Amino acid sequence: MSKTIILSNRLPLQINIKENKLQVIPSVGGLATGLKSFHRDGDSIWIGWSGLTTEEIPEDLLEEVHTEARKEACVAVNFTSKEIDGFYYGFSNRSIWPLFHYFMEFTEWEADNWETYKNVNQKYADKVVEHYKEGDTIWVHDYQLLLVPNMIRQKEPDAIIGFFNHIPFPSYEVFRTIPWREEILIGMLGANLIGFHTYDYERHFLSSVSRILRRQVDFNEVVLPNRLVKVDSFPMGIDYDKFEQAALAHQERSSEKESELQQRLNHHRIKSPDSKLILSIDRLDYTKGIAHRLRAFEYFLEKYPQYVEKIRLVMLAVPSRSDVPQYQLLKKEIDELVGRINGKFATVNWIPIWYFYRSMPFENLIDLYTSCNIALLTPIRDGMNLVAKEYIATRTDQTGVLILSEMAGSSEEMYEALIINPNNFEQIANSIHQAIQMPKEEQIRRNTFLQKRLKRYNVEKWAQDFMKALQKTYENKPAYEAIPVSKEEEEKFLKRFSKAKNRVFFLDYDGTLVNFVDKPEDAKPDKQLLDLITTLNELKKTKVVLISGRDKETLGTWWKDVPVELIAEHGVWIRKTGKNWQLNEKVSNDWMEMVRPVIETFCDRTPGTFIEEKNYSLAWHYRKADPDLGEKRANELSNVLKQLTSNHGLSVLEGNKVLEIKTSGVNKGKAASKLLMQKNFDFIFAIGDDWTDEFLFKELPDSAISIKVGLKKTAATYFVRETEGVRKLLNQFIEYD
Ligand code: GDG
Repeated sequence: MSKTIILSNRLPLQINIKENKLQVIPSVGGLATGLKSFHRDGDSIWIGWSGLTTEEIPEDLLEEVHTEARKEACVAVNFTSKEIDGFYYGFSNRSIWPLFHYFMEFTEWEADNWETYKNVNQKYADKVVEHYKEGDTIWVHDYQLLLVPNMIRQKEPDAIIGFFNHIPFPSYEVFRTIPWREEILIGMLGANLIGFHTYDYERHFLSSVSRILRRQVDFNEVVLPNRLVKVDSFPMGIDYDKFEQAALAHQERSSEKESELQQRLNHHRIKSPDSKLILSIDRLDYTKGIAHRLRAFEYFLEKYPQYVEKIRLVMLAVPSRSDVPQYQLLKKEIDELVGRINGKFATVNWIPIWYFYRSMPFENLIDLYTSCNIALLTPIRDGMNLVAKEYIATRTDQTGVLILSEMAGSSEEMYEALIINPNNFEQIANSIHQAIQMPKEEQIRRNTFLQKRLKRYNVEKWAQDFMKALQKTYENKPAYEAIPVSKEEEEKFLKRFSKAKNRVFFLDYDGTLVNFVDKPEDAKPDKQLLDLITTLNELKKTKVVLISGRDKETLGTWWKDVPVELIAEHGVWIRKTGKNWQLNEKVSNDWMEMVRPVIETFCDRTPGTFIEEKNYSLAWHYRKADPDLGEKRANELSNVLKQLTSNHGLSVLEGNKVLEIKTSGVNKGKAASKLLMQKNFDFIFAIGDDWTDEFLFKELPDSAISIKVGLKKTAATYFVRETEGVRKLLNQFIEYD
């Protein structure tokens, strides 16, 4: 039976060793908490690091580590402390994490760390491949494993792979600073579906793909030569019922069963019934804006001194990544700030901040959520922030006010909260004031909307939506009705071919027989291709026509010694077998003098664009321009040219990153028709990859075999994914003959 393989850096459990005994505790953190229920309820295995380095596991306990993991349907991968240093504390948390959260000043680029990151990603990928069976679905998580999707794809080309990024994806201007940016994007694009929490992260990613890799992006799909990669946003939810139920259970328990923390919280309430508790919970991380929060709280106490002794900030900061220097400095800064503020405002009866620097059991988390009147979450950047959602889910009487930073992904769906900019202390202080004053009815009104949404779009729904979208993308069919050339279709072609008396092959050149290259002059046919076409052309009863938009000089030189028929410049010129070039169409080029200067002004204003001058047409190429600017200017130029050329029998054709101006009515379709009229061909085969080939596909009789290369929309009956497929197919005809 097929299963889901979840892959994340850490397993949802943490294995510790104390006095030579194993201790297994659940992992804390957004991803582990969120996905646990999906894993628990589904048919899946979860692969990840146990939290222990190879050096930390005594040999006699190694097997036990795996056994413990297996009990939870987990597969533990072990790494040396050197690997963890370079991969986790190094590249993941000193390079990717700060950069993706816009902390460029904390970002370090160490080539050694990058090497380790690649090696460890490869180990993870290998582990997945080891457990993978055909039909399984693979779901890779987060920024530590950006290279894994493509590493799996290299070994399992047909695997269904999803990737979800739990942290923000930065703008192209920030992302482009990474020395290994191409590798990272290529790594991610190994997936069939890439998910982000918000639309903003999605559009930043797509913009990086189109600008850095120069890949075509159609709405939210990246067009690769042989695959489409879908990119979408899926805002992660929480296990709503779990939090709601836990909160309800809290209300029903007897006072003896209350935790010590709960008793302290109760005591506070009883002692000063009109006072308020403000809660914050996060990992101790510079992205979470903990120092901002403290300073804003200090400012609040200065601005609204009437709340001295009437308000308290309960702050839980969970130790995190304490091996990274920035985290150590942050810890020091927070300790000092808390000390200073408490020192400044404390009275004999009261201190303003209760600060816990530790991880708490789930029970205590619920104590805090249910006892605090306000949650104050002020991240400077946060992929989503699940604490905000958990706080709302536990407010079973629907009271409570959430103050949430607009820099958290969750603020986009939680707009009934009081949304603040974490850098605006005035606004934060005023929001705390507003929260204290907020009438109960208003709290209930706001939370009713929030709860309804969170309950509906919970973590289960999130995972289901992602999985459904993943299965759908895997079908990977183009949005039109062309048929993939399967083994069976190939058989049919070959049978028709062998029975035919007169065969003709119309073959486009660039993107069909050869792949695109940076410089068009480098796309010379290789020896294998020259041999292939020569042999095909030598078959009895077979005519091969290379039909291209290229100029006759280039085509003529490249195919000088191969006696195939050549059609150049979309049909303007023809070189019949054994003859010289001759004009195939009556065309003039007088109009070029009028049009060229106009295109030149667009070249000047649009860096990266250039004019290609052919004998009877002019082409403006913008493949190397900024993708957005290129499209904008292409629209503009197309309009200008259409007006300018309308009375001159010219057409402006909009191709793939190119505008071409030429005499109307000259195209590959017309050129092919002329040829077909000269003889009765009973086997017509045409193959091409771009818009100029569409004229050909449309013009051919229904009985022809027309094939598009790539996944773009087409009038052809069939499609193959890539040029390698074309050569294989042509070879089969030779072998079959
Ligand atoms: C990353 C992204 C994104 C916290 N302290 C304790 C504890 N927690 C639990 C909370 C919550 C989770 O940890 C924290 O999740 P967040 O989403 O707030 O933050 P990150 O850990 O930074 O997570 C984040 C997330 O991934 C998911 O995609 O939202 O933006 O940075 O569930 O309840 N749990 C227990 N004790 C604690 O002391 N038991």
